[in-house]
Formats: sequence, structure tokens, C-alpha cells
Amino acid sequence: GPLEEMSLPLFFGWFLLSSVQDKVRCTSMDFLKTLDTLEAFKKHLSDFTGKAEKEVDLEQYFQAKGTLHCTTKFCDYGKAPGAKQYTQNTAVKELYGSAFELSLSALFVTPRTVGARVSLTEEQLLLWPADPEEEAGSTSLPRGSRAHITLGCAEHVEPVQTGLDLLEILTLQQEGQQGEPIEEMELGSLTYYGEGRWLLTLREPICTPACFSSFYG
Ligand code: 2AM
Repeated sequence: GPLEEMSLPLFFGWFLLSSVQDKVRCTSMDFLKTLDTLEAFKKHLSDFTGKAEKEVDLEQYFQAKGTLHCTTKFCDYGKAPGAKQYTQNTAVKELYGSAFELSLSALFVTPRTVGARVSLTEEQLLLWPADPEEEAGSTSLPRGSRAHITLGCAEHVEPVQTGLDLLEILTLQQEGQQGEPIEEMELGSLTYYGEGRWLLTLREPICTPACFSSFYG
């Protein structure tokens, strides 16, 4: 019945404290604003608009999606494969409700999503489920590669896309594609990977406190 279905959450993850959420949102907005003005971005504008000369306001293009968090396990109220096993994991039980410090190492933008890459520590990897990278078809990337915070999605795009976009960029890197170095920005170095995929590797990772918990919705 519906009660049993409610017994597992929609997802587990690290939830950013509200004070730092604003800071991360501002950083991401500033990045989008700057990206929008770059000649290199304008050159590839058709990736976003489908037309060469049309303009795009990236801040309007992406819509925010609720509380900023880094999903560990998407449980879908127990319907997702491995959901029950995940909740039985010792680390998940012991660390539930604990505070962590997340390290955001890069920002990325595609025509579908904007997100932040999260670089997990060994302890944080204890809370990472068995195979979210493999589920997405990326079998050779290290565990935790998919870890990210969704900062915004284009119209009609679901947040699950953000992790897939990140894995796509990391797969290109792993295959030896250097990408096209664009410029050194205040926050770090900007690289273009084709098809509207932009990666800003942060010079200084953004460290942010976050609580490991779950969301029922
Ligand atoms: P996100 O982690 O990229 O933001 C509720 O939908 C949350 O669960 C969102 O944070 C979303 O994406 C994540 N999510 C939705 N479906 C998912 C899936 N199939 N696999 C992993 N995460 C998913």
C-alpha cells in the first residue's frame, strides 16, 4: 500500500546549508553571466539556440530546482534498484544526519543543465552507492565520478540529466580529448568540449558544509 511505498525516501544526499546555498547560487550566476559575454561562447551560440545569430540569456535559460544538494542514492520511494540495500548499508545508517564538507571542484554548462562537480573524499565514498556510473553506461570512470550538484535545468529537462552531462564530459577527458582551452577566468580555467559543453575547473575548490540526509518530497 501507499504507506509501505513511503517508507523509503525519494533520494538520499548531502544537503547544503541554506547560507551557503545562496553563495553557491551567486557564484554560478556570475559564471553564467560572464560566459554569456565571451566571444568564444557567442561563436558556439547555436549549440543553445539552434540558430546562429539568436541571443541567449543564460540566467533565464536555466531554471533552479529546489534545495541545492548532491544526490547519493535515488531511491524513488523504494522502487529504484538497490534502494533497500542502500538503506541497510552500515555507513548510511551511522552517518545519517551527520555534517560533511563538500568540495566543489568544477562548474559545467551544457544546453541541458548547469551543475557543479563534487570531488568526494574516501569517507564520503562510503555513502556512494555501488554503481551509479555503470547505470549511466560509464563503466571505466572511477567511483564517485557522477557526484554533482544540479544548479539549473533548461526547460523540459529533468535534473537526472546533470549527472549524465558530467559523465559525458569526464568520458571525453578520459578518452584523451583535451577540449579547447578558452581562457583563464578569475575562478579558474574554461574549456570547451564541443556540442555546447563547457567546463570551468576551479582554481580553488569551493568548500561547503552539507548534511547527509534524505528527501521525501
Ligand atoms: P540530480 O541529483 O541530478 O539533481 C530528485 O529528482 C533528485 O534525484 C534530483 O536531485 C535528481 O537529480 C535525482 N535523480 C532523479 N532521478 C534519478 C536517477 N534515475 N538516478 C540518479 N539520480 C536521480
